[in-house]
Amino acid sequence: MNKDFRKSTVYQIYPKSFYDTNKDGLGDLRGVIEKLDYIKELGVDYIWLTPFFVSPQNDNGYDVEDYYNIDPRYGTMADVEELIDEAGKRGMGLMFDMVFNHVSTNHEWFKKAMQGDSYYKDFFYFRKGKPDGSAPTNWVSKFGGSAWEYVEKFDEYYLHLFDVTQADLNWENENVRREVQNIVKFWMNKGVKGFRFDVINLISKAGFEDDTDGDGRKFYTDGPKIHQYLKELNSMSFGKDPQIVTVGEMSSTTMENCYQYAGRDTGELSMVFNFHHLKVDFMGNEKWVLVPADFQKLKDIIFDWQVKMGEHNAWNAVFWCNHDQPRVVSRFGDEGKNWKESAKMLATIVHCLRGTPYVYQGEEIGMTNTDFTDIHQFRDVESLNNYQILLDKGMSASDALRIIQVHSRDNGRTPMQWDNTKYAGFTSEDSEVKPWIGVNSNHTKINAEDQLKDKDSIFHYYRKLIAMRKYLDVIAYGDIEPLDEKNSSVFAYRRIYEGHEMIVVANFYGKDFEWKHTPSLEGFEKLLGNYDETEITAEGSMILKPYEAVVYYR
Ligand code: TEU
Ligand code: CA
Repeated sequence: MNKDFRKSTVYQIYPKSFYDTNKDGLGDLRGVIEKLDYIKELGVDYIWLTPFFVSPQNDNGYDVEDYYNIDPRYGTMADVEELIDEAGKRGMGLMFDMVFNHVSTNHEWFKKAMQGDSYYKDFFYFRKGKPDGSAPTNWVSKFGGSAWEYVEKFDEYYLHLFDVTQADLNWENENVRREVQNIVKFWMNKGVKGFRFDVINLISKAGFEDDTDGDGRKFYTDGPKIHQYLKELNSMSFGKDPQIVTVGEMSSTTMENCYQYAGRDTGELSMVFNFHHLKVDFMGNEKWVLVPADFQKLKDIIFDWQVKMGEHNAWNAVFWCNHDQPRVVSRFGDEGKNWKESAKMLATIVHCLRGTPYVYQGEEIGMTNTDFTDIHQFRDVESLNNYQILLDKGMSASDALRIIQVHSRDNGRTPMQWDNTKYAGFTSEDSEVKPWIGVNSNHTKINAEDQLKDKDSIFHYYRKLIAMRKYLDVIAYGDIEPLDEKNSSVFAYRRIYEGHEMIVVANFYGKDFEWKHTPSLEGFEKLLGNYDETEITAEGSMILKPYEAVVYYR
């Protein structure tokens, strides 16, 4: 299976919410196997599965207890092997999600550490508190509260950048690094074709000091030995097979570091995720506020990364959605009247960029945010912690709930909407057990079954975009040039490659817009769009309809 990741598209599956085959209310690996033909129909090349290893599931599997075994709630090793095999038969490779910044406190390494075994204590960051007994530093956990947990019997604290049950691994320790390499090699031997590395740019800590003007991230983000560690992991494991594709999840990273992480010849990773463009509805780094999305900032960030990563021969993963993000159609599009047009418009922007596009389950049918009206319907540890933090600050329950409704990671985690039956076809209608998280009631209107039948659906539009990248070199390899960057309605750019050009135009809003700066379209043909007719005035201005998107080629 020889693939060029620049022409490839990745489909992300959150197995817990994908398809439940044994009626226990939890999606499972057999569910993924059963839906392979559906995924194949989209035309994707890789399937990224979020973690299904043994785990107490405090963070839905990002708290790994055993990297070598499958959580029985998801299935068995035989299921994984069958899945790899069946996907391979359909020309798709599996990418596994490796969480190496931390392990679950149920992992045997941590348990041995807690028994006082010094070999394993050095797998983690155990540190004395300050002279007054308080935590070693003032760092804040990504899920709220202190990043340090006190252990009475050692009179020490251990570091957890995420939940208290996710203890950070000490990458300074070469035994830790060797264990990590072995895990990667184990899964390569099973036939896995790629890896996504969870928050991998947080593994090198600069030192343990108070952060006087922040939450501590500057001491552990893109840390001093990060490039050394990635080069080592590459050469000792996945780099031995040039066909393996890798993507690093980079939290609060800088572009200069990403030139290295994802450079063509730097020997680190194939590509990177960054999240700067998904903070345009935050207040700085503060997520738990309600702020309208800043369209200019969104374009500035995307174009800046597109152009500069290109100039430095480095490669982006491009995306709107994943299991940590609200649904893009609710966030930057329209859930109402122009639902379909806006979902297609947003897809057009991402799929014509320079980079490898990622489609997150349900995005291809325009799934929306949850319709939860009660905090008890939410499941995510980050949402529940932050709801409590907002209440503790004195916010009313209804205001706090509104913020959670908008920003919760659960927006991306409700069950995949397969059909219009009671549980959206995620689990059987006669199932005794309800899905682990509520199904969106709009599954009667938004579901895969209907969209497969309708040639004009969002699903079929994604299929065309994914196919276009394969046969048009300009999408995969071309340079990018932003068009009319400061326009407050239009998102537009040109791609250029060996005499071929593509122009991508999108009206980001729900109103008609006359684009006075329409570039010359002489010699171009329309390849794709979300309306049949595109109106152009005698003077050559496009009259863009609500959320209209068009792709031209010459
Ligand atoms: O996420 C890393 C991360 O920092 C954010 O995505 C975070 O969930 C959110 O933006 C905070 O507001 C990765 C995984 O994708 C996520 O599901 C895990 O919970 C996290 O790492 C810990 O492993
Ligand atoms: Ca199940």
